[in-house]
Amino acid sequence: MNHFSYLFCTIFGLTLTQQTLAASVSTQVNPTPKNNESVLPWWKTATIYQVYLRSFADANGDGIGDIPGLIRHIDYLKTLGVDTIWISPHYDSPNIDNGYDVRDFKKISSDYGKMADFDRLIHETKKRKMHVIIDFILNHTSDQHQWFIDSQKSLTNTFRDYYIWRNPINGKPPNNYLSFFDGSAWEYQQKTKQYYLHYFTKQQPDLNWDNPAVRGAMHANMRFWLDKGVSGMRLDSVPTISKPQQFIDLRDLNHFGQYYAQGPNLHRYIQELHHEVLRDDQIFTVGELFGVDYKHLGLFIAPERQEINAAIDSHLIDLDHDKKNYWKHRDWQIREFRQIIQKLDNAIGERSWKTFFLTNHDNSRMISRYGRDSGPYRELSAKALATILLTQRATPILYQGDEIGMTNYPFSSINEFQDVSVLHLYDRVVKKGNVSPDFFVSQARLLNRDNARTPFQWDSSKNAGFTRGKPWFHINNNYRTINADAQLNDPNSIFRFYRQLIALRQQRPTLIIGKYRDVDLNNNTVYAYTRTGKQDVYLVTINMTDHPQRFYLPKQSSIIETLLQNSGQEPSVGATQLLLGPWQSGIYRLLPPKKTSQSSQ
Ligand code: ISL
Ligand code: CA
Repeated sequence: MNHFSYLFCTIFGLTLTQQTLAASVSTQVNPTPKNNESVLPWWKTATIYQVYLRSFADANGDGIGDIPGLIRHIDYLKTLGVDTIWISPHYDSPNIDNGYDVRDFKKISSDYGKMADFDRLIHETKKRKMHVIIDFILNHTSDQHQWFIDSQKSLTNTFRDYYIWRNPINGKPPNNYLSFFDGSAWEYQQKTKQYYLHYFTKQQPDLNWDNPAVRGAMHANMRFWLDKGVSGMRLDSVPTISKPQQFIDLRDLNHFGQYYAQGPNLHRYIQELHHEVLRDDQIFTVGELFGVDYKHLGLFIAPERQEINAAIDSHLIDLDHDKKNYWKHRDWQIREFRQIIQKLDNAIGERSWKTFFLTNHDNSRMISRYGRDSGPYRELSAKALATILLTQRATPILYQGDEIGMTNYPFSSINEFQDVSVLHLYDRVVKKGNVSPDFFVSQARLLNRDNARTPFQWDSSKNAGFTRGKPWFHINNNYRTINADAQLNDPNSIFRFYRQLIALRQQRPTLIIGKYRDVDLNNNTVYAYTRTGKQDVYLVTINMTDHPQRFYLPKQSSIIETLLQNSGQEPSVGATQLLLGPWQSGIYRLLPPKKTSQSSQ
């Protein structure tokens, strides 16, 4: 769905001083003075951990993860070293799309607990100097939201214009728009003889942001949670909120996501949102910018535009999806992987900011897609990928379970899936198309969102310690070996390696904000890049293959210190080349050639 031209632009050129770097460690959770760019805001130095509530930890035994379950494990997260928790939608919802269909923005889902539990979560995290950010869904509500219930009643209902209704054209939908999850983006309603627009499932009608009353009501919903003490928000599907004035047929339906991301009033509405709700410097907003081309990212995140603080970009996460048929797996190369990262870094520029992640709740497991989820390199590849994740010029987002190397689930039949997107696709592609069920399932096994949604593997007891009841979803059988309990006290575990990386990043701010440069964009074996600050230069190397590889350091540079490797002998001081074992990763401080340190910023 995402086809983009590879244009990019470096927009700004601010230089951060070494003092800035030093300051960033100690000011991590302290307020940032307004308009003072010499101190980094907390969200640049933060390490975010995404919690998919439904699958994290169940405290009351109903088989569904909940807020009390999360509270029980805050100290686990603290031990890991993360300081910010992003929780998946926690609102009252009929759960057609696991909470991304909100019935009531001011109510907690009864699956997840009560408002008092949410307040306790805020209290317990603040006590530990941690932040909570919530997922806010702007583009649509559930069809069971009171606004939509009223909107459907008549053409003249006060809430009619809260959604997007249009007359049929020649007895058909107003235009050929497709929904992301299945078929036409228009659903006919018999009673008032009009269609309503839904970019996602038909149970997620799109809000009409052109209506000032909608904007005002949504602002109030957001303020409600900020007043409760959340530190920020992930803005779900934010680029789709502004709709075209006329619904004209799209000529190229392969790229529809891109058109939806370019509504005429988009930036006006985001700026208004910023002005009305998000102005406080301490509030962190991160936008899910899917469908946005590299060259347009700056429009959302350039600081002086006062829109969103950081981008969640989807180019990298789409790498293993076929461009035309998103459900189909695509073979990818290491050089494509690193080229996307460099392009993205260029596009973001010096002053804007992004997040970096290798999976989330909409994708398969990171170790299964980029590493080796079985065989001799399972643990090493998990650590190697963690090295990538935590040494980018971005705020890293860890997805729950990656820190213990959780893998994809071995789905073998369509009946084992629950994700609404895969079930719709199956109907269209297999039942009405000419794809065999086996082939379809083989692709979903590699790519589908349900892979990331199996319950967290806490220990080797029944149900992996996730619940004492009947889990809502399959638990991967490998929990007996892959679980948090087994890793917490094992100094060589994946968990402990993550912990080291997170701490290292805090100690060496150049790993957070230093300039990023890939040292060999066409190399298809060893991904390597430098991170350059005013006074220090680091080299990160990751052998992304199952074979040993020799790597030559950039000209005239040599190693002066080894900070962290996932395996192998440390190179000697002065080394100018490395012999890397399969999936070996390392972070080194370099003696830079004079020119590099001066021309770096
Ligand atoms: O998940 C996808 C494809 O299977 C993505 O295209 C996804 O729909 C897109 O990134 C928007 O995602 C967000 O909004 C959706 C919700 O289902 C996703 O979980 C959420 O991340 C609708 O609210
Ligand atoms: Ca529960």
